[in-house]
Amino acid sequence: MDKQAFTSPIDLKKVTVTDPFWHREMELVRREVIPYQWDALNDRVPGADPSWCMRNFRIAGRMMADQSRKGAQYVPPSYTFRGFNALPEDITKPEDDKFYGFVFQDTDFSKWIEAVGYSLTQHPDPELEKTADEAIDIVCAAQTPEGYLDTYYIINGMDAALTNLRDHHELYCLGHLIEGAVAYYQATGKDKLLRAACRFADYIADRFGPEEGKCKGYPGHEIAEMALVRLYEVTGEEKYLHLGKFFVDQRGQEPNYFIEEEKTRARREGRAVCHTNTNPAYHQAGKPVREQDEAVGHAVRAVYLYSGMADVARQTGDDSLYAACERLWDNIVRKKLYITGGIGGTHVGEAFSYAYDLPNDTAYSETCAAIGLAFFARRMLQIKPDSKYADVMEQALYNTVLAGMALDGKSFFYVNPLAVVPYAARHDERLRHVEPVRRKWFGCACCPPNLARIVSSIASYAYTEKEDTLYTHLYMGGSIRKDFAGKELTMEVDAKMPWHGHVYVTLHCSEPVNGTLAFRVPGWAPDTVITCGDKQPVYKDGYAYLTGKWHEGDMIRLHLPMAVHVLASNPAVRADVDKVAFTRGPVTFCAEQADNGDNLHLLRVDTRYIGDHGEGVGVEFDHDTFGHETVKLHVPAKRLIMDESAPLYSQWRAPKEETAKIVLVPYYAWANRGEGEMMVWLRRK
Ligand code: FUB
Ligand code: ZN
Repeated sequence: MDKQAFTSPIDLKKVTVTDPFWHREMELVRREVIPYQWDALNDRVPGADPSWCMRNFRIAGRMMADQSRKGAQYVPPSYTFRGFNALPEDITKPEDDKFYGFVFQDTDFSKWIEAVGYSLTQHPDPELEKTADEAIDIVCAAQTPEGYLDTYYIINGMDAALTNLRDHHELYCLGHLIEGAVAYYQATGKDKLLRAACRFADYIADRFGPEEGKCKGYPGHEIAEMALVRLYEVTGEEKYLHLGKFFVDQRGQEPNYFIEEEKTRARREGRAVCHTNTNPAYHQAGKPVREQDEAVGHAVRAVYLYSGMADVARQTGDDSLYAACERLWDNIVRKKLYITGGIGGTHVGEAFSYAYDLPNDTAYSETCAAIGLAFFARRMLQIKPDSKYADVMEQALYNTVLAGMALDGKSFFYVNPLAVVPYAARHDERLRHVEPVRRKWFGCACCPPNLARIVSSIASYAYTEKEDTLYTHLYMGGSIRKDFAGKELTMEVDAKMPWHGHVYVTLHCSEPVNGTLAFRVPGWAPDTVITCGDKQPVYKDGYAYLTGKWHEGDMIRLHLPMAVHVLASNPAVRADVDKVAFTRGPVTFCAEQADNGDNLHLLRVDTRYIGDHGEGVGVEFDHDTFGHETVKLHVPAKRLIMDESAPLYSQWRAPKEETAKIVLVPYYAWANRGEGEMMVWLRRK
């Protein structure tokens, strides 16, 4: 690793995002998702199942208050497992002192407060900040005097705390709490939640670590690793980095912690060991992380782990850990990545499938997993600016991540397949996980709040910086301020991505500033032209570096050719043989029933009329269909004429086809016009 190349995320308070595309998304999160989620956390959404989240915090807070009033030693109830998603018999009549919801229900709050923090950096809102402060009071009141903070065990019985790391997400709750607390602190300067997160982290650091007598376990669902590095970066406390590194180093070591933990639990509960329940590889614990070279198991967990590994590698200068990150990155990108930037080929365990198994209709491609992939990419970029990471980050963000949310911000996808037939999704058990239209919310509400936090912090994916260089990874209209040796430079960006390839950058500074501005040359636009007076760009690893003295009013112009790309998959992908998919810029397109009628499988692209650079495909700029500017593609095609009276099988003859045009729309916008079929990969002639 070249430490000189390392970069950091930018301070969100120094950025504004004004371009029509991302500003619109951020406003949806601010106006729709954050208030809706607050109601959801408080069980105030008519017709929706309760979340129980804030209710659990209130119950735990009352227990803590009782205890301190009585001045007594807290005597928690004795723990008995009440099911992974405990619900009252009658959902309208919860029992007063019971915990309900998933074992990780607390994280709904943590993700909400994180999104609130990011949103406040862009749009100060005293009312929202007041609500957030009140929520923080409720959450902090639930913390035990020792610093533990997970309402599932506080309410159900602390005697079993930290005894089921494999399934029970306490360390995942810690990780999300840290992420939320740091974001809120950085936005507001208020540290009450940050102090609570530190106390919980201290509690864990006192009990886990390489020292004799400490627990050798690690999270069953990763995120604490990257969160602890972030906590270290904010507080400067090395113990948090050590704990994050310990979790990374310890994973997959022998004897396997999860197997041993299951044996201990079985002994204590007086039952037989359940071997089938423990598959360490599912938790990325089949081998020590430095020996791993294939992305396996639960997809969200995997990319959260890899993000933490990259952070630990950067902070500790660990080359072997970084080499593992690179291998895992390559494995995903070469063998396990959907063209929509999604990951997770199978719903069985919400997991990665084997190499090249990328089915379209049964895909899982969880929204959270694409978000996690963007986390991983941003961290790899922080270690080494190489546009190959930014290309995938952008692909995930513009496609699967955004598809996760409806264009009105009011409903969400958890699963993001690449081919949907609504009738099949409703009737075929193998497609039980597929929803043809977005849902308002989910009992397991991991994806919508995850979307809220990534969209509201999108600028931190657009830029990273080091002392003498500002990197632009994504082109986003707005402005960013950067300090170069005590002098401030403001970069004003006029961009209309993802539809238009002209980017105009104007610089402002009160005195001349020396520094480097690096601009990404996307993989989809290798012929990008950059002009900047007499400064000549130097190209390295997919970035154009412009170095020198900058003056008020200097301009940089970029032209990114927005050709239509007609892509084929590696023939090893069985699902996509003899098919093509269309991209333009970072956007992947799909056919929808609303434009093309049903039975999309009868259509095939007539590639005879399409040139190598997408010639023959019509590009229509459209403002009406989706309520904001988008592009539609018009593709020459044929449609198979179906004779429904024909027998199931008959003598093969040249098929009867009629000439057709396929209209393609951006994948992220699908399912916003009612229910209908959708298809990304289309048959080709
Ligand atoms: O387990 C917590 C979250 O719930 C995971 O990240 C998602 O895949 C969902 O299972
Ligand atoms: Zn999710």
